[in-house]
Amino acid sequence: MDKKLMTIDLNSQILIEKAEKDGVETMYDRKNGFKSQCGFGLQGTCCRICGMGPCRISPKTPRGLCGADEHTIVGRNFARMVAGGTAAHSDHARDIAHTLALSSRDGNYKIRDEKKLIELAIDWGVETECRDIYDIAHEVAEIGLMEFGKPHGVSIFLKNAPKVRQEIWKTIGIEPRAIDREIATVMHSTHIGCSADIDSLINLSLRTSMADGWQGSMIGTRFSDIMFGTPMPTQTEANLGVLEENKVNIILHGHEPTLSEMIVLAADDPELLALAKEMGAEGINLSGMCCTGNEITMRHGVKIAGDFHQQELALVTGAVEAMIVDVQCIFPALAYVADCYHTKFITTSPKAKITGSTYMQFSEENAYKDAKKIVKEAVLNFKNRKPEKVLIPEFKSPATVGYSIDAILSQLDRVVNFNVDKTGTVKPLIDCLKSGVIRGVAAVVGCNNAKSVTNKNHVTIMKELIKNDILVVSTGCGAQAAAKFGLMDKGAKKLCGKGLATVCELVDIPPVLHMGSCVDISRIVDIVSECAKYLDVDMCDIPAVGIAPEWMSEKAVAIGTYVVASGIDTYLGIAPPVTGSKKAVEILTNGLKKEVGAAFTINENPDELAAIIIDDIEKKRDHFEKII
Ligand code: NFS
Repeated sequence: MDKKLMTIDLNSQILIEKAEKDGVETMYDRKNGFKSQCGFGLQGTCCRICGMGPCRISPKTPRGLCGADEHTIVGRNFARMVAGGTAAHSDHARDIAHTLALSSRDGNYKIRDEKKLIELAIDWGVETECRDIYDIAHEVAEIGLMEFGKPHGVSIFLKNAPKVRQEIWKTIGIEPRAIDREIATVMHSTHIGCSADIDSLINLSLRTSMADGWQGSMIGTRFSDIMFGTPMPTQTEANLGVLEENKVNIILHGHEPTLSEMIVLAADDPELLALAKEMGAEGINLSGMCCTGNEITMRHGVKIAGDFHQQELALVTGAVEAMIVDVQCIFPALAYVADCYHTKFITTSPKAKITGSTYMQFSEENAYKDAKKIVKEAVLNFKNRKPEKVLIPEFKSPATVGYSIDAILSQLDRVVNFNVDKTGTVKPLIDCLKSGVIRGVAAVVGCNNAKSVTNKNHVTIMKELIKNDILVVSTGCGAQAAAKFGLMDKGAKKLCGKGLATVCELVDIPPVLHMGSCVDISRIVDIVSECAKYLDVDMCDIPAVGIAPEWMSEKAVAIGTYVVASGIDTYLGIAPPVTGSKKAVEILTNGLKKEVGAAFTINENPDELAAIIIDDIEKKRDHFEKII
């Protein structure tokens, strides 16, 4: 197979070749093996919702056995994808909220950002005067937990949006109530014999996605910052070249920082460091993948081993003592690949047990002890490494990461005229947008998808945008693509247009800002909302867009949908399985404009998609310049 047609990442190309030589099957082999994918599935016209099916819709058989047409089938499948994604993000947030409820001064989980906790407490009407910070934290955690199942009212975060946006949500009935309720409602409405109306199914999808974006994810990000610290700019490196030949290599993969934060601590434990020496290693080398990788690089500068498509290839290096995972985006194939080397593939969550892995349950109550046990397992495995099987590819790129909103605002303060303006506001960003030095802001986010050449869509689009003076912010595996290809290095300003290059110089930032994990897309929504409020306009008036060039997960579908529902146009580099219904395509790519002021655009050619985005941002600017 031609590796260049598979991925543009040079390390990955080297390791695909090694896997071939080692006789190890990877995703890239399986992709070749599939030849073509099922057309019904691709278009979303296969219904497996009841036991009479599967019913596959075509011109010859235009209705399923119950009479559901292509619009109903596509709409139901789409809504269930949104519900799946919302469930995953929100269950992550739920665990973080339970952990905040456990936090204590002498326990494993402490409060690291008291200011953020107090601000949130005041916003939520929690008494803060003369109270112990942990009592406040526990009450805030309880309120957060109630958001999952409260019987009355709507999301507690909606009031933070611009008033006009809140009105839109109310008018079209997409204010999310309780998170679990929205997910359950979609599962109910898409059961055999319920909703059979595409408008209603998409409306339900929007409301459920709002429970992800304007409820669960906001809890996840805020509570994580409160407990683990709000990220600030820090230096790191990215790509598999961060693995080290003479150290115990541990890769953390998955999502929830509750586990990874403890592993970061345990990897510094003197007892385990001494044990590593005893095993003949020079130390313990931690690195991260996927969103866990993002969480720990944002807060501790832990090196980024790679993205979603590199999880198997990381093990193919033969240099990884343990791949430690919790939930989401973990290939079951890791069990087979780990078997071909000495690697311990350690699963830790009862929500994601995987056959063939070593299961070592992690519980928040016993966090540090559990983490130590897991790291010890990795350290003891160093002696089993087979030097003849080791190949660590050399490429890695420097990156500056850690751009929470707080961090961005404090960087922007560098250009504030202290005699006239307040610090810590979005004004400098707005001034850049108003003057046109920066044409717009684009959030380039999301996964890797085997339907495209790995990383190509991400890198092509990001480079094109920064060349055209569009500031890029990024999360998820998209952020890892940017970091690997040097776009999060401050030196990347040489790739920017003149305006953006000047801003990067003055504000001292790279042109692509790492804003965290996919749950942290709540940060992006927040900053667009803050800009809109500052200007007293709607979120759809800001020249900001969302782009998921290589999305693949249900979580990404939920995200794209709430970003659109927030009034931010969203561009997809991979077609979602909705093309079997003309009505669904029309609503998602056009009809929603009238309802929420934004819609999806789909184009699988990254050059064309970049050109469309740049053009659309300029059109948005015409409107923006008129109203401000
Ligand atoms: Ni996001 Fe994170 Fe990566 Fe995609 Fe998976 S890691 S939550 S879903 S693959 S960006």
